[in-house]
Amino acid sequence: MLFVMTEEQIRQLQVEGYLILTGVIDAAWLEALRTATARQLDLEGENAGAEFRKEENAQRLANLVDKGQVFQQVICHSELLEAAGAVLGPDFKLGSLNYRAAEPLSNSSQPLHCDMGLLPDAKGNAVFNSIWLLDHFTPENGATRFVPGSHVSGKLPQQALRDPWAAHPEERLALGAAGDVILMNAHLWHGGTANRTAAPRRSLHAFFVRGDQPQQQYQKRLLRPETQASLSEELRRILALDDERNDALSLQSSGRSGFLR
Ligand SMILES: O=C(O)CCC(=O)C(=O)O
Repeated sequence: MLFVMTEEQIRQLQVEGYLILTGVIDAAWLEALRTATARQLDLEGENAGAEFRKEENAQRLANLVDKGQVFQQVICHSELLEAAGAVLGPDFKLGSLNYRAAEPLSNSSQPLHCDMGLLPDAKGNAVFNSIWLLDHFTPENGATRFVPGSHVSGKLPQQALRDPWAAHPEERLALGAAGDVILMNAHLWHGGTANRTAAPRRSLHAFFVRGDQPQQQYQKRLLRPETQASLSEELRRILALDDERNDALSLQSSGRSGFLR
């Protein structure tokens, strides 16, 4: 069924910069995603996340479109695509599909950041992110923090704040249940928080960029030929596999994160 965002949902994305959709991932899909990510972590071992970057106190996997249909289903989800279009306009593509788990008892947060270190420009918003909850996000286990409305501040946190790592007086936690999806204008100041529990806080990040931006992970180079050959027309379009402008943009300059350490 076609999802049509309500006026209130569009208002919240525009004004506050985020929206939480509940119950997007059903029980069977959730189990399949948890199983597939655990298997992939096992397979990749020390190399997990290497196509993008590694992060202290977090487990990461990158390039997930190449790692199973169960992941490909995420990036063609109709509600997600509608929200990406509402933020970025009709010309957008996948930037990357990653897994991130805040490690148990990690005691370290991310700094507030905007994805790819970008501000909106004359054409509007350039980045959109979605966080797919594979576990409940609670105040204790490393839920994402964000500063409502900061996507229109015209400044990056590292320009505006003395210490982007510190708690911000207006920050809130994105709390939700496993199966929910957080949609976010990725110019919104946000970051992961410390996980003070004994279990990992698992999530997927499906990240989109406007068509004139490089992909964070250049899909044409990262996806194996057999994966590319298996994809539907719709997936090829979302991944910009046949888009020469994207080849020129992404070949040299992909791989930017919001905060580099
Ligand atoms: O997983 C999270 O809570 C947010 C992660 C994030 O913002 C990032 O890795 O850039």
